[in-house]
Amino acid sequence: MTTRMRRRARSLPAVLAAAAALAVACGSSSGGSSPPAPPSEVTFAPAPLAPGGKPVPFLFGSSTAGFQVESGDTHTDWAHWVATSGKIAGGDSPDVGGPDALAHIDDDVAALVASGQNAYRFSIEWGRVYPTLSAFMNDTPDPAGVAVYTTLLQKLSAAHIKPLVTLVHFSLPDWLSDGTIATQDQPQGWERPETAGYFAEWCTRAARRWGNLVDWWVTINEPLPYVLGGYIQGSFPPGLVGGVTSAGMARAFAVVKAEARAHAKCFDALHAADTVDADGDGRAAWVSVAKHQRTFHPRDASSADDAAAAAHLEYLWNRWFLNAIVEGRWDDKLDGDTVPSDVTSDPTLAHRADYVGVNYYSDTLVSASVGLKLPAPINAAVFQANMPTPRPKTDFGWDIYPEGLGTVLDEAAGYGLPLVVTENGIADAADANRARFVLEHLYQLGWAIARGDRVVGYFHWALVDNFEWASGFCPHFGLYAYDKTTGARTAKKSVATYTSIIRSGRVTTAEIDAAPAYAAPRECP
Ligand code: IFM
Repeated sequence: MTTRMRRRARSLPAVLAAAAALAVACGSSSGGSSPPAPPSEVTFAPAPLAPGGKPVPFLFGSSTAGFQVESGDTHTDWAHWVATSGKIAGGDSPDVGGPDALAHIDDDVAALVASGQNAYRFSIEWGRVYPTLSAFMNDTPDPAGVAVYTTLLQKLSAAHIKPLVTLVHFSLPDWLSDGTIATQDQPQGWERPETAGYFAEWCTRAARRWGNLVDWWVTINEPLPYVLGGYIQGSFPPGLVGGVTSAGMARAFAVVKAEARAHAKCFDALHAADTVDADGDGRAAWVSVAKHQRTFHPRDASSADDAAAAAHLEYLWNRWFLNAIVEGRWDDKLDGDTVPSDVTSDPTLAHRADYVGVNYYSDTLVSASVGLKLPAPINAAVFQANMPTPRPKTDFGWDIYPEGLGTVLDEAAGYGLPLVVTENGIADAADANRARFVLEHLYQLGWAIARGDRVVGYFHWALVDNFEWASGFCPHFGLYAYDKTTGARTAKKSVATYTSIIRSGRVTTAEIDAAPAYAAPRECP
């Protein structure tokens, strides 16, 4: 029996039981095999995190990342990248007119409390705590850097808000990845042989210092988009446009493999060093990655080649990395399960996830014949924005596709672990569409729970408007706006919808029907 068959066999009874429960809840008298009708209401009841554990409240939170919301994060590759002419739309910099989160801890904690959220995901910046290689090697962290994150964690604890801490969210210390164009051809960041060991040490020290306040950890945010931006499109440091050559693509996927190995080392380090169960849920550390998951469709629905290309990309993007860190299934050649002899079992990678962190935003179209075909292992053209579909779009040109959240959750549930939606959000400067977006996505999430998926949390991206990497400040993802002079946070009107879902613990189809229809987006230049 292959692993995939075992997974199917394992999940089938749960799916059938959930379908039966749903049929009863919906008043269906059908004894046949047609799929259950969509429920009129979904709920987010407290549930055990592990089989046999005590029920804990569903995590309703929002996310940010250090480089996107802080000022003065200067000892990072991203700081150098931002200083390089032409790399960021409008020449924006998080240091000029950004939300300056570390100077506004009280405002952000107050916003979380006022909106009823019980969890907050943010990153602790490795390069802020250890600004130089010698500070890292001698373990002499920057006192102000340590103090500010300790203050944030203490204030969250006092406000009964659970932290979910990311240890690398794209930005790396500049002594590991310098982010200047001149050095592109040198190994950077995860490519360097010493990085995985240093990262494990960073994880150990973070867990020793803050493990008494933190139970939920993300080692690496979005390992694949990091490589897409930095090694395939050239929009992130180190700025390589590897998507145009086979050698460039090979280098990109070597970085993904290095991230998988570094994650596994950090997982072990966190479990060894974080021994304090801060929130009393019976476990000191829940560790995973925040994995960007998407749906994939053929650009031409009638083309078998497009369908095969979409299926292969879905495997590479959604499952290759998770297969490695959850099951130890190391498909070194990235060719899928079609050549089983290539797939080895690696015990140093297996079982390195306590939950699956899912970042979900949108759908993807894949073509074998139209557009710029990327080299192997992708072998197809990929479309993620302004796609020729009738769906509503965000300010970023991404399709609004809530059903896709249900699809990626069902897929991730096959790994048999609890699921946390670590990011989901919309670029919506007018805040015209966020309320409907939140209702529709949380409805899909609640429906996935009703089907038997063990989803235990949802983090909206983002708590506050912030610096959207190469796109600068134009895309507005925040639940809260901020005043560029004073930093004061203001709740957007969609916050009331999120708060009402949190307070009631449910979403109904009637609420979705009553929400305004999607308005046309305001595109970013
Ligand atoms: O802002 C990013 C975040 O850093 C990673 N996930 C996607 C978000 C929106 O693009």
